[in-house]
Amino acid sequence: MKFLRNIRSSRSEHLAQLLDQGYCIVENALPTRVLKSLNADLDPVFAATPLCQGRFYGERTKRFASLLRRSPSAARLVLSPAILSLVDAVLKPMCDRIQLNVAQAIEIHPGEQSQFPHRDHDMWQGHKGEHEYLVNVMWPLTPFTAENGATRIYPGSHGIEGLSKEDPGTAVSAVCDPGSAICFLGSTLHGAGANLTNLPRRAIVVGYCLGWLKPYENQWLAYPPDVAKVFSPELAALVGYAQHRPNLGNYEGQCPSLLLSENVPEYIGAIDALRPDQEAMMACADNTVPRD
Ligand SMILES: O=C(O)CCC(=O)C(=O)O
Ligand SMILES: [Fe+2]
Repeated sequence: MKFLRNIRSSRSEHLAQLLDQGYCIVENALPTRVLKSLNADLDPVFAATPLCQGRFYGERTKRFASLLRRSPSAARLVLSPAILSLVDAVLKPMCDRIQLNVAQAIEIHPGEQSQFPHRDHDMWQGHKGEHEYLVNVMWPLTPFTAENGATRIYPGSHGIEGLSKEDPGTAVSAVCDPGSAICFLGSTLHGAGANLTNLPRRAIVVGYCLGWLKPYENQWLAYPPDVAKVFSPELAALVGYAQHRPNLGNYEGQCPSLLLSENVPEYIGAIDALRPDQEAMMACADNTVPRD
């Protein structure tokens, strides 16, 4: 009971900091052996992946995604209960379910400049400030220091107030070790730091967004049914094998998780999955609006 109380109280402290400052660092979110084994699984992929092109991605940076099929340890990060409960608290008021927006590895090489400070929610058009669109989580695979390019975060730059500030203030470097999770809101100004050392800085970014948005990483292509078949139902739902009411992301009018079952019928038939307010509106119309 005491253990549960401790988890709950550290969750509420982290959530309070996330909402108040726009970011928080959850220490010991996962055992370091999970990060070590993920790092080892990704070694050959980092070695084979060319440097990025473009100012945003960084010319001395390597990135690749589809992490859930590159290492069995990646699911531990994506499904971390401590993180999911923070993300749910931020995003669930605006959606039925959250989804995975991205799971990408980022290696910043010596000599890389600091990244352009940005807000990740700008990937979507639409009004900003009334609610959050996403929560991002950086998981260091090497220690994060101010010298090697730890993510730089502008505290208080988030939400309606932060967005209207002319001066975002001074950035802090998210200094921490593998096992920690750096969480920040989609509206929080941030960017990778410059790497002034002679060793690469490695991390994973796991992002979650509102379930009705178009995700940054095309999850259905990264994890087609044959790949997602072995995922737990929770993981499969996060990568798109779940509908979002009303009927969003359906396959032949049904929940796309159907494609993960053994025998997918050839002819399926659509079934409504509406929000309760829509069901109520139609029930009410049945009684009041004359129909032919
Ligand atoms: O690598 C980092 O520290 C942050 C990267 C980032 O913010 C991004 O690519 O959107
Ligand atoms: Fe970013």
